[in-house]
Amino acid sequence: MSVGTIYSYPQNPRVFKALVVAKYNGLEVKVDDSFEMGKTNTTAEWIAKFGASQIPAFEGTDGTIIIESGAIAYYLAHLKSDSTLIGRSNTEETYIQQWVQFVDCQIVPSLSGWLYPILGYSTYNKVFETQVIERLQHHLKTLERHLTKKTYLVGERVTLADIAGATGLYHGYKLLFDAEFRKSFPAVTRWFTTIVNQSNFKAVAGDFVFCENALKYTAPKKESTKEKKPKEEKPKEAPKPKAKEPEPEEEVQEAPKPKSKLDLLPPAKMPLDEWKRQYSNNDTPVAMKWLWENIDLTTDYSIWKVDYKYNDELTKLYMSNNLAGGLMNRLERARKYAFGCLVVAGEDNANIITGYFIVRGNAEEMIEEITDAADYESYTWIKVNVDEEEKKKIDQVFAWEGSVDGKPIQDGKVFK
Ligand SMILES: N[C@@H](CCC(=O)N[C@@H](CS)C(=O)NCC(=O)O)C(=O)O
Repeated sequence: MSVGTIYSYPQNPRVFKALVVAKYNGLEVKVDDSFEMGKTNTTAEWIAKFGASQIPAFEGTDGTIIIESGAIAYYLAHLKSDSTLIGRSNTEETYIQQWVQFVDCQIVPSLSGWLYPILGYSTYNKVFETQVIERLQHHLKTLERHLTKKTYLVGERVTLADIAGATGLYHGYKLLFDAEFRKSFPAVTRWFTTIVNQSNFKAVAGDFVFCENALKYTAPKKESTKEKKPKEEKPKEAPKPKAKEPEPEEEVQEAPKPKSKLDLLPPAKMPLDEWKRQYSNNDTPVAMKWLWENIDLTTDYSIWKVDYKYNDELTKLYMSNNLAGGLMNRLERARKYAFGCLVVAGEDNANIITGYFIVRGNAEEMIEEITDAADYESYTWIKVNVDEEEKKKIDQVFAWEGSVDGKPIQDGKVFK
């Protein structure tokens, strides 16, 4: 019988931690695959139950509620009193906790600090990246010193410490630590290989494939031919050193922008906010029917097809989706004036990012609030003639259903 259910998006190493522990202890834990990140975990009902939106979250069959992956793994490790994963003495248990916490408090934050900007979860900054990599190497050296003399972190067999350690380093070894990086940490790599190849680990996470080429941050591509809009004349100052094309990591806080000229347009018959409410509160087909009945595409709004320019460089579906999210995250100035959906269609190593934006006004040029976004130049933006055929395509993209150019829509991001 299952001891409880764990909630998360798929392939989360923090969930692997709990599930591997459960496997060692012969416990059945269900994984709720109806869970939708950002949706399921933000409802009032969820917050009332778990007290937080963070995942993974665990609900025991006996009503035990736990957040924090370390606590979930600890709970499952101790559900079996003679578990081989927990210490056989107070000292051993303390050492297990020492390494669990070392990984969670030292390694994981540095690793996330390196990885998250690359995946588009946070803003990239070169200086910060260098610092977190150095920090991570410093902590890996600590592990290296310990593991040079030991097969496992504590005692002579796999414990909770090893499972927490290997799952904590999972994305590092998978996505960032290429052969060159691994050379400096032979003992850690040997230990990691041992742990991920244990049958209980493999039963949960599958065969492990080491990183060949480390993921790297790619700055949104700019087209050199595009003329920059002349900046407002400023009083002459002492000449500044010539600036090269600014990289996103060099971005500084923008000066407050003037009010948008879009505010000077006559009021739209369909307020954009009302459309956003319709989209959020109704099934998409219902919302789309409302949209086509209410939107004025002669003067109030225009619809633009958006395509990522470098689709042939896309690899993993989830990475494409993060990239799409990166554009959405950088459109804050456009929130009052635009709504859009980007979808990822296809499969790993053969996918595209495409979508549509509804934009205030009906000019032939994209609004400045969007052209201003750091990733704007990485996409083509084509104003479309919204006939019945185009409407069907827009319906599919806004619903994240169906296919685009024969590629099934797999995921998406909404800007609203
Ligand atoms: N220390 C936590 C970290 C959990 C965490 O960062 N979860 C992220 C996803 S990986 C999350 O739920 N973020 C959304 C939120 O907190 O609302 C753990 O190990 O469980």
